[in-house]
Amino acid sequence: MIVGNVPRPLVDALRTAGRIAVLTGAGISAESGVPTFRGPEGLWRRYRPEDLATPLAFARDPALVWEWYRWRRQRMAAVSPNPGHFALARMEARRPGFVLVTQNVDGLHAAAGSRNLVELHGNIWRDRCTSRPPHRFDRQFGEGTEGAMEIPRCHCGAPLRPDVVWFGEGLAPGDLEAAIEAFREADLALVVGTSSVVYPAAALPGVAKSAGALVVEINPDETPLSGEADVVLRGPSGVVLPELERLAFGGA
Ligand code: BV8
Repeated sequence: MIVGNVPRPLVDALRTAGRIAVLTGAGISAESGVPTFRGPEGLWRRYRPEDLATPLAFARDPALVWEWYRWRRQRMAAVSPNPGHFALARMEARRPGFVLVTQNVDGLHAAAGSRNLVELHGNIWRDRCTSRPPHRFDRQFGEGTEGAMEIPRCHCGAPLRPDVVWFGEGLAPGDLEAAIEAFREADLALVVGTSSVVYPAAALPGVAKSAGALVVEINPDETPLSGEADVVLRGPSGVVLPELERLAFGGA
């Protein structure tokens, strides 16, 4: 549960903020059963990011990288959005000027109904051609050659890759600019379920704070943001976000 009460400035901001910007990380999907990256059961515990989520890793051993993504897709195909995802989608529907920026690639925010959404690190359900310029595929897991070929190929013959942003890769044009603008314009910034260690996403709360927004961290654990946030709500997002929605709108 939330440790302590929700401070008055946050209750007021929830009710009056004209523009709300939200940044989410793997923690918001934890209650759906999607393993986080750096937690005790984290994905990176068993694998090193350098081995799997970099262009070099893909060039060196595309079959290993595809094996990891196929495993993640199988795990993600079995999960659904949780109350935290749905609470954010309902807040967006009731508050113009609501922007959701996610680092997650699992597609659960869109599945919960979020529309004003920036998927900063891409989407694991899309494949991308490695030719220049790349052809983009929107292929749901299980369609086409999933499982049939070690390294699926584009109709042009080039290998396909998951359409996600790897370490050392720039974000898709326009995504970071849209995210920065949302946080620069925000009156209230909610930072949910992220360890706040991956850049440039981790710089977004600072953009909001510099512009005078109220910055709120929602996370059961301490992060590098905790000391900077105006309000820290120590609890699981699947519990905290519905509570904030109730305070903002008088319930679901
Ligand atoms: C770039 C997609 C330049 C793939 C991912 C040194 C200093 C600063 C930066 C760097 C540096 N060295 C290198 C860099 C840059 C690097 C970076 O930041 N590295 C870090 C590790 C130091 N960044 C990049 O490379 C980025 N690109 O900089 O490009 C450039 C520019 C132009 C041209 C060329 C190059 C690209 C970064 C994107 C990498 N891709 N994923 C895939 O998913 O397969 S990152 C990966 O980490 C995921 O996207 C994940 O979302 C993201 C962040 O992790 P979190 O989401 O925060 O997850 P984590 O497990 O860490 O934390 C979960 C949190 O939830 C925890 O706090 C936990 O307590 C909490 N939690 C648990 N349960 C709950 C909960 N919270 C709420 N409720 C619960 N129930």
